[in-house]
Amino acid sequence: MSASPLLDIRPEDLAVAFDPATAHLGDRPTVRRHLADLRESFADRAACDVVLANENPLLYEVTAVEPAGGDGQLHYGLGILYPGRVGDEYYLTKGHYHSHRPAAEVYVGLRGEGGMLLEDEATGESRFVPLRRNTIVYVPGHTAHRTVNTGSEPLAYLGIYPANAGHDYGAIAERNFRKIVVEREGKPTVVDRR
Ligand code: PAN
Ligand code: ZN
Repeated sequence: MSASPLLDIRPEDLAVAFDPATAHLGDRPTVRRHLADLRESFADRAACDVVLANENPLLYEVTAVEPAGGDGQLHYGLGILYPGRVGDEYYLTKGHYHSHRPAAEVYVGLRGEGGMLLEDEATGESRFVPLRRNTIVYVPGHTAHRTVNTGSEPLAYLGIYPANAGHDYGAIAERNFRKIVVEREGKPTVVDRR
């Protein structure tokens, strides 16, 4: 970082056009997660394997903008999570803690209908909060977060986080979230993972 953070940022990172229909940001690389990448994330492994025997659907895409910079700078990612279910569990993201545990994040819902599972690392307490167009979700530090699409159209959102947050998927891969979001009588319902 030089004495002029403004001059250090590439002009193309200062203003970025986005399309909530695709979640693509210019020509930045998009990470695509398919069902096979999330086999460990769903509660019903057998239902997962039935789908995977025939197809490996695309579940979500994320494009991140990570400008150069040091302490105090921000990064952000545009996500699009497609609608669908594995058994009765709605499509979801892997979910993670931030490697730098105190790092919080703000999510801005752009399109679609869903929610975020938030789980406190110290106590395991969780909340399921709505994420949809015109809704802002605050993810405190030390909180695992996962996005769930409970609707019938793509759920698009922007997540803004400290540049030093980092993504820790290991803890979730080991012990997953304690709650799952399933369809019961046509409605999204939060239940304990068995
Ligand atoms: C988001 C997530 C995005 C994809 O940008 O990275 O929703 O979810 P996973 O990273 O869990 O696969 C974010 O929370 N960044 O910190
Ligand atoms: Zn995050």
